[in-house]
Amino acid sequence: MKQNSALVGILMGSDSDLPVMQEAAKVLAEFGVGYELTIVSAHRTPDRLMHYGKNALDWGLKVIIAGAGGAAHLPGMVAAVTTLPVIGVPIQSKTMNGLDSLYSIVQMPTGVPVATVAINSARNAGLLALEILGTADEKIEAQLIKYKDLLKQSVLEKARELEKLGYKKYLSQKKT
Ligand code: RP5
Repeated sequence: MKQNSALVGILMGSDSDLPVMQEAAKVLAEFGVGYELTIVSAHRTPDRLMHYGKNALDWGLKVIIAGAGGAAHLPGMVAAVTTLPVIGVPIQSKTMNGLDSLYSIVQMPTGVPVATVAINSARNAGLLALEILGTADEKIEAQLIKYKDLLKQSVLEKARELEKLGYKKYLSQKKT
């Protein structure tokens, strides 16, 4: 499964998770970091899950991002068989709005952590993966510093505009 330059493995339980999980891939691509992306279902392909989890370290992956919805066992079961950091993305479900996914992923037993982001927050999962990689990679670290500065500038710009225009004009300009 491993593609040569991939540092991050992005997994999802189903192709129905892809519209959300693509955001993790996008942010990694923005930073020029190699990733691989595939479907591994904890319940429908348990052997594939074990194979992936047990070999990910040897393949050279550094972080795994796993998104799943409903009875979302994928991130936790991958974490059970690897020492790599696993970031879980709870996918918003139709019946319970993603609370089922969130609780399934976040409530891990002591000794088997999964760093869980907010429901559908695959971009944050990608950014957290970058921050983990950035601790050992100055280039990524420098990119992250620049990224955070851009975030800050965009908020300051909005604050200046809001203070200048007042809220009514600001909102009406936003609509157009
Ligand atoms: C989970 O079940 C997947 O992660 C997905 O979020 C959910 C529904 O899967 P599909 O029935 O759409 O394939 O395993």
